[in-house]
Amino acid sequence: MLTLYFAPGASSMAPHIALHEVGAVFEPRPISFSRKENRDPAYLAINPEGKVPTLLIDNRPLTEVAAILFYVARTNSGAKLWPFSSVELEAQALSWMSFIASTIHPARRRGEEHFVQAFRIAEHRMGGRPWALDEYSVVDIHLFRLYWRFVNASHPSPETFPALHAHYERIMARPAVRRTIEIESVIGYELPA
Ligand SMILES: N[C@@H](CCC(=O)N[C@@H](CS)C(=O)NCC(=O)O)C(=O)O
Repeated sequence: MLTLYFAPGASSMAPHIALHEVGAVFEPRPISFSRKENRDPAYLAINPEGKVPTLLIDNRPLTEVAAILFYVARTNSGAKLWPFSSVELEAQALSWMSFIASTIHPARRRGEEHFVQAFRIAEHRMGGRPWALDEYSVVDIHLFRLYWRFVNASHPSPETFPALHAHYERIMARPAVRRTIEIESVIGYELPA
């Protein structure tokens, strides 16, 4: 039994998309930041950092976007969201997800200039390819969610980051992504500036 704790539009959007991509049966548990539900003692008991996402796997909490994406992709191998073909490709997936979590994500809070600089590196890493790895994977979902945040906050022109923009549009067209956005937007975004 899977339960996803998420806040609309937050980092948890990436695992939310991945769960829809693989067609997983899960219980969605929206958390309201404005009502400080992420600071509720019951939530802190499963995620002491008070952040989203948390995935409960039979009541055992798994935190961190990258780890949850890995779990969802690895446990649903038929969905082909993880590169099983070589250890080197798996390492590339880890490299991308470490970069996204440790460089792109914190850059947003440091200000627009830092966020833009992080995407400049991501654009370079894409090297004009359609996907971060050889094929669509959870890495693309992770990257997409942060670029989606950037697009909604800063409205960059498509020419600013052509590879990232084309990647964003390709992912926006996916049914699992549209479904996730529809569900989350109906609940309502409460994102910090
Ligand atoms: N390193 C964490 C970061 C998660 C994170 O920063 N979540 C934010 C939303 S994007 C959050 O829950 N913030 C609430 C808070 O800090 O009070 C991950 O990758 O899962």
